[in-house]
Amino acid sequence: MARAAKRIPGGVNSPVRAYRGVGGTPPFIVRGEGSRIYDADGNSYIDYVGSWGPLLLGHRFPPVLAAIEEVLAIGTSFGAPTEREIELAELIGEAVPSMEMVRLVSSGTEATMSAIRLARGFTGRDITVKFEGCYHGHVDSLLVKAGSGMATLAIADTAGVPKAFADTTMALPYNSVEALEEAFQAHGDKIAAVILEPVVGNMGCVPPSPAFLNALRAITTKYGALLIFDEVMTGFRLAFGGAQELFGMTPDLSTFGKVIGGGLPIGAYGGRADIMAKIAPSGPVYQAGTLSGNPLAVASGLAMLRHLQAHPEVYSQLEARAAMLCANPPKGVTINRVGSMFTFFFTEQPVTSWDTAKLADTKAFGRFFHWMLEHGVYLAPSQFEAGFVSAAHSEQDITDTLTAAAQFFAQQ
Ligand code: HOZ
Repeated sequence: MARAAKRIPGGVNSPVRAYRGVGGTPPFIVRGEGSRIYDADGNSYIDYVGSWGPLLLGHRFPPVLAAIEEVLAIGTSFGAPTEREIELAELIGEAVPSMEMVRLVSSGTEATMSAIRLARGFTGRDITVKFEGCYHGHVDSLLVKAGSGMATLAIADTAGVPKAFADTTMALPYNSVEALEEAFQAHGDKIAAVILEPVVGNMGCVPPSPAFLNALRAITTKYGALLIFDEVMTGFRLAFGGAQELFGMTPDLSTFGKVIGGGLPIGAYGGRADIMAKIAPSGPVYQAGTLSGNPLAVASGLAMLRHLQAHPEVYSQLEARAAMLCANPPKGVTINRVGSMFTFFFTEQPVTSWDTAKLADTKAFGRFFHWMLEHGVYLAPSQFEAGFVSAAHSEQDITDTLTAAAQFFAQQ
């Protein structure tokens, strides 16, 4: 870590990995296999980070590795159209009917940045509504009251974002129908889009209320604003058709990342064909990328999604394992879970928003985190991140995790 910190800010290439939210220094990982990762000191951990979401089927999933090897034999990047890109776009459209057209990019951040630019270009309006504690990547105008590393490091508004950019964003409390109605009553004719994580992962796991979801669709439609589901975490994880399948919702645009790359860098945004027709070269909204549709990432993602399409039982297995993990909240802990996303919040209050999430005792979480790490369980190093169960987690993994957790709470 000392060597890393000399050349890399904070020693890491993404802030939460530096363990500032829990103290200590992170283990350096040398290998992953199935549900486990291994560090440079020879320790093995049951992994509930899963590369922050992509590894729904665990580390080194054989069909994904085979697909990557196939592409290695023909070339790693062409910067020209390839057939697999069509196959991935078609498969995403089959799984998620609202995705009539799709554009592939290289990260979730690129996907959300492009989606809000498109929403502005389509509506001719400038304001984006987001929700406190939701994180949509490090897009300038969306780094307002954001979750993930911003919440972990207690940074409300980051340096480097011009005020004029931040002023185009309204951040409202998650799950508040009242705040949403008030915002639209006051500014409805200026709002281009509402973007949200349909199940939040970036302030810890926080589900939406049915009333909130209904209000989002009704109000955006009434005022002619676009509804954008950021399914970077939830897409292909909560159901094959993502959170929108789970909740029976039809957003105008959606963004994806993580699972759709099978562990390689990818993102995607898409939705209604009439809106996507505004993207260059069909329309005037510009967005481009040298490595967009990268053959390795596309092949890896295709292998992942094809496996999920052929094996819908993966979702019931994920549900069963995650339910077992989260069945009995210890005293003083509130567990939020939707499918294979979960968080142990160190508070007795229900957690439904950023205001309630931040009541959690982060010091107690830090002690729990280090106890679990020492006992072979690798959790996200922040109270304000979701945990992920993968299809590679066995019942024995869950039992071992619960045993370690029970020992922690017994010695409290
Ligand atoms: N911000 C992402 C998690 N919510 C990624 C963190 C990382 O890769 O370190």
